[in-house]
Amino acid sequence: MIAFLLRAGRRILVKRSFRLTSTGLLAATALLAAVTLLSASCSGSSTSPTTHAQARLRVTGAYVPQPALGDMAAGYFTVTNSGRAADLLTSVTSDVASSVAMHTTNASGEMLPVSSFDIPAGSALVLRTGGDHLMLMGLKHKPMAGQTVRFTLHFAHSAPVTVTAPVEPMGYQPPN
Ligand SMILES: [Cu+2]
Repeated sequence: MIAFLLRAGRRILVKRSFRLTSTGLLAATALLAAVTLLSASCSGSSTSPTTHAQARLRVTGAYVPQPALGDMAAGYFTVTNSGRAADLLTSVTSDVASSVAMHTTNASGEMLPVSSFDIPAGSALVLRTGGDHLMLMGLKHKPMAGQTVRFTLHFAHSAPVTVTAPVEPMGYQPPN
């Protein structure tokens, strides 16, 4: 009798642990689906309309790290050109800054203002920490993690592109 109860109990336990596992699996799958949806609908990605056969630009991975102080912030994104002609990023405007400067970083680590960034055909302009980047000056408010900032990119040839960039916590590093 005791042996039977034990056996029956074990069977229930096995059943219950299986149910727990499959529930856990379901939850994990749902979470993964939600994360995938989130990244798919993530802002900061926009494609400019093509008029004629030239540059074909796509802006991705835009973000602003929350600045330490409230007077200046950096901005980053990637502009991919899958077209057959080069283009130039000539200026950037933002809803949060009175002016946006384009900076490059030289071999000695000094920042130098530039009047434009090249976007070669079949290549990409990548703004990243320690390299080419934006400097947002005259901030209307200090961007805080969780907020968003809008950038409008102006090009020599292509139509302007507006992207919404998330403000990331200080020290954030993009996945690639
Ligand atoms: Cu700079």
